[in-house]
Amino acid sequence: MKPADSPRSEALHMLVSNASVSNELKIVGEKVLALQRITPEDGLRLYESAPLSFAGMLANFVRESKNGNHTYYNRNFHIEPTNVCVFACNFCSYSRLYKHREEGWELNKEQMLQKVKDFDGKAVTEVHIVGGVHPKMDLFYFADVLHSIRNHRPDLHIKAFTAVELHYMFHKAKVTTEEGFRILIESGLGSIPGGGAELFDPEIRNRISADKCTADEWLHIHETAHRLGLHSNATMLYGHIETFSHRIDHMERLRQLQDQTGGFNTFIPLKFRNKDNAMSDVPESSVVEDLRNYAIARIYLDNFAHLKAYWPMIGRSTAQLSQAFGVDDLDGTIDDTTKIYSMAGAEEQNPSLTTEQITALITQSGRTPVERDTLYNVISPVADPGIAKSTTPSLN
Ligand code: V47
Ligand code: SF4
Repeated sequence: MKPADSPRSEALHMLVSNASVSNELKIVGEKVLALQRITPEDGLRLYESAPLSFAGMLANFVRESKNGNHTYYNRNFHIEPTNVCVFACNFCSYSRLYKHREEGWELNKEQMLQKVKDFDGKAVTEVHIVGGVHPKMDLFYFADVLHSIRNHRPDLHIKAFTAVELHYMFHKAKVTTEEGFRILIESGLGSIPGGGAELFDPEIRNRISADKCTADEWLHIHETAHRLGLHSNATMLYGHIETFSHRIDHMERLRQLQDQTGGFNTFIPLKFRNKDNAMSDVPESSVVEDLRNYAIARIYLDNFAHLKAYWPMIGRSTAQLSQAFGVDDLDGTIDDTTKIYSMAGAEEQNPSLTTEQITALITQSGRTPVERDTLYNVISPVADPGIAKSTTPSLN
């Protein structure tokens, strides 16, 4: 990153010192402009009292220091093997218990492979596989599925299974985390997505998703993945019954793990959507709160290269706005292959964008679209050659 001493930075210092905010907030602002790490207390101060414009200005400074004017996207699709799940998270609109499995879906290996074959001849680079935690789909079943996908299309990056799914399948197969990962890596696993983190605080976690893996178990899965050379993402389910302190605690744990391993690619705040679930009485957060949350996440997670707005969950308009509040990644084209958010009431009922549409969302926001692969290697040529190289270091 460039030191904060350019004329533009001087102008930003002026904006911070003249802002209509408390002196304490101005001190936090100066730290951010000096590219210094902020403390949990600073983060909380931002949540409690920073106006959207102030948090946004600082987040945009961090975003442009890290990623310039680029906004990344990829060409991807999802496979959701099943929505049958042994767990019963209160915020989940998508899952069905095993005893009600006739209300859900269960794909077999051939059906999953067919979903990959449907993209034969199309320039997709990633398949994202995530679903319910099915009691009968075990580690060896999924290793076989990955193997078939890899054999059919070796160039496709397989990003698969949340830490919750992995924790359950490794435990059930009576293998250690490391042994389990080695089996999946051998079969074609390329990286792991960020789901299942929800909210790490034990009391909140207990109230929204009591029976699945703990925060420490989630972090252990990701730490092991990073040690074995796999990159991963991290999420935070926000805007329900948690407080701002809980969000800071969540991000602090992620920041500490990232200091140790450097294995996280991107942070993805996930806005709680309240349709048809056991928390439907909890109101959803406002767009202002969503944007403030992106901004504060961008400022707090100084060791994360990327911040993603997952457009099927947040909607296209907010995804466009978010690029002025720290976001530099919009995920991908999706091609109507995920149901998690449409079932929870998101605006995007059949999420699908062509490459032209996703790049238009980015250019309309004044940003430069950059097609990436899962590991942020740049695929499409861009005007600025400085960014046209891998931005993700190798972990092994
Ligand atoms: O773990 C479920 C969340 C996650 C709701 O890594 C809900 O690139 C809000 O993690 N309201 C799965 N959120 C999706 C996920 C993800 C998505 C896109 C990209 C990546 C990535 C990861 O969805 C679950 C849970 O936290 N979720 N229900 C709901 N009602
Ligand atoms: Fe199952 Fe995931 Fe839904 Fe929880 S969020 S019930 S683990 S599918």
